[in-house]
Amino acid sequence: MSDHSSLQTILASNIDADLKKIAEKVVAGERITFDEGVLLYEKAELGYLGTLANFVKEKKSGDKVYFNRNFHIEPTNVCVYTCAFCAYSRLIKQREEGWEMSIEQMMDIVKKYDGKEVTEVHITGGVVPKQDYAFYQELFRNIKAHRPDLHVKALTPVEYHYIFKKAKVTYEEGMKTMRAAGLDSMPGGGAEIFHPEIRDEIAGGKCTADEWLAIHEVWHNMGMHSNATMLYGHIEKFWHRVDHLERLRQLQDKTKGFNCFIPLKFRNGNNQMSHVAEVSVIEDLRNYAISRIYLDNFNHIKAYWAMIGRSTAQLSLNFGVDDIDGTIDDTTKIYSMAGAEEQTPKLSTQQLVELIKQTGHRPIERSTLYDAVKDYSEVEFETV
Ligand code: V47
Ligand code: SF4
Repeated sequence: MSDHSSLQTILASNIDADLKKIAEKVVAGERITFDEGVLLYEKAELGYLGTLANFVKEKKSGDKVYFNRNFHIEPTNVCVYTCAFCAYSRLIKQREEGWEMSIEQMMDIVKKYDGKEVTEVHITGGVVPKQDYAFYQELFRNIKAHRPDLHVKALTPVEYHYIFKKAKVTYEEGMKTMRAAGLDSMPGGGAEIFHPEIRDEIAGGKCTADEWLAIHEVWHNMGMHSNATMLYGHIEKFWHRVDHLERLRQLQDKTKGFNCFIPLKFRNGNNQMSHVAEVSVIEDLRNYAISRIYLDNFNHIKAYWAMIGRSTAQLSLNFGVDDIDGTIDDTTKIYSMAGAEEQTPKLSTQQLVELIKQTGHRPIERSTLYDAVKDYSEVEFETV
């Protein structure tokens, strides 16, 4: 709940003049600048950030916290790229540990959810030549033919850039074709850190920041929506994070097509960057809060519980976050392979609702596009 007395305390206190000015701007609904974003990362302490981020969050979504009922499909964990942070990338050299699913295998996963109240399938994984333009069109068509109401949130610009280049089609033509085949929205992956100083180091070879942004822009210009992420807490400096947020804020000003922003904490298990220490929970919370404050044109900030863990996801709800993703049903391996504490990510609707209620917020089941599906604030589950 909003603690307006903390806000008044900040405004009346003797804190650093620059931080006070930022607080005044945020309270007045004004946008903060690049330099002010960097200053927040460098100087602002947790209590101050939580108070301001909570203020912004409550103006946007009150005491609501969203979740959805979803499952993932990871078509392959083999990849032509070798991003240094990725626990998948080494597998191209060790194919016996890898999988490449056929369309039938993926349809078998979809069919497992027949009769179950899921609303979204999230599809993303590695990049392999066989899973190409025709392959994904056929997959999307088959999913829609089997279950037209299931929202297909699939593939990132990393995959689309590769697939379209190979098929020799433009981004416009490619995205139109994917839409016609059944694509409903794009997840936020592949963004990593946009600035080339860092991107070239950790994710060299895959689509550039401009290409990532261009594919989202094309998609948004078709009236469609997508998410955005940032992989933080490794070798980047604070200003690289602000540069990343700034590029997203600029595109969102143009298109208004992003649904939500999802900060993704770097996990150091089983990858080429295992020597890089992970940042603290305090830094995770500061990062959620600064993202909420900086991205004034994004409606939602998501804490992906499968990656950050349930307790930090709960804490994040007082630092600007208003979404904790979905039920997942143990269908993703990206984070468990990189050492996240949630080794079998799966939460029932009841568990998600209770996690949210424990923090004093109102749990709302949403569709992918944030239409309310059900308000769970008054729902009492039967104890088993
Ligand atoms: O692009 C990979 C990240 C992303 C690691 O849109 C890692 O609703 C941390 O984008 N440590 C894919 N992060 C996941 C993703 C996502 C997740 C949940 C919801 C949505 C959404 C999108 O995972 C990759 C990369 O940035 N990632 N390895 C790692 N070791
Ligand atoms: Fe491939 Fe994605 Fe892993 Fe990079 S992060 S190696 S593109 S699966």
